[in-house]
Amino acid sequence: MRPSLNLRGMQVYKDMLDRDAQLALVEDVRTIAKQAPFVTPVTPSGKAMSVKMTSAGRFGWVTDGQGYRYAQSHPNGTPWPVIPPSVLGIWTTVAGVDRPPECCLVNYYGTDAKMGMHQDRDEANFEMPVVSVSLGDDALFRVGHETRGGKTESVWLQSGDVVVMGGQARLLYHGIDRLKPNSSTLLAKGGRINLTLRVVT
Ligand code: MD3
Ligand code: FE
Repeated sequence: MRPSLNLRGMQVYKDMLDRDAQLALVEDVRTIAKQAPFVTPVTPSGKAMSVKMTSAGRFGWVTDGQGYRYAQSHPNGTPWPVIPPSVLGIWTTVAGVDRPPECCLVNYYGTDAKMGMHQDRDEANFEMPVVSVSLGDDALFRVGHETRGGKTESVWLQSGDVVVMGGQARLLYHGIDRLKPNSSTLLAKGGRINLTLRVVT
């Protein structure tokens, strides 16, 4: 498969997943959330984030008074659900590495949610890419440089798009500025789900 767009080394596969595949993934997310409910993360400075999060896989992403980290159980003490086969299949198709993902972070954005510019650098091996799957409303994704500041570029991510951040793109600052409300009919209540797959160790 060939990316439809390359933005600073970030490979965007537009519309990789058809409607049925997207609906099946939403069902998979519901199953994950039954075992590992969405939580509202709190930043180290004590502010609630507008995104709700849960995870699947050996590791999940947790935030609390201690800060952010990968953990092997949900804050409720139960192990994370397994990463659904459909999600592993997406990784195998686009990641181009011989290791499976160890974390599937599930981010839910309500209409007013956003994610500030940040780097993903809590993983041990930056040669392993990050793969992201967008479901639901369109989101304005912004990408910068390996250090804060400088000129940024933006792209609208739509439901069914898959993005691979590997190589030179792996440590770029990035964030989600805003959603386009009601741009998708995939989620009855609107908003956006993003699945982010990572090798952690
Ligand atoms: C570019 N999530 O969970 S996914 C995150 O849409 C995160 O929920 C956003 O950033 C979201 O950390 C963006 C696309 C993404 C993920 C990781 C990256 C882009 C990236 C790592 C390096 C560069
Ligand atoms: Fe990120």
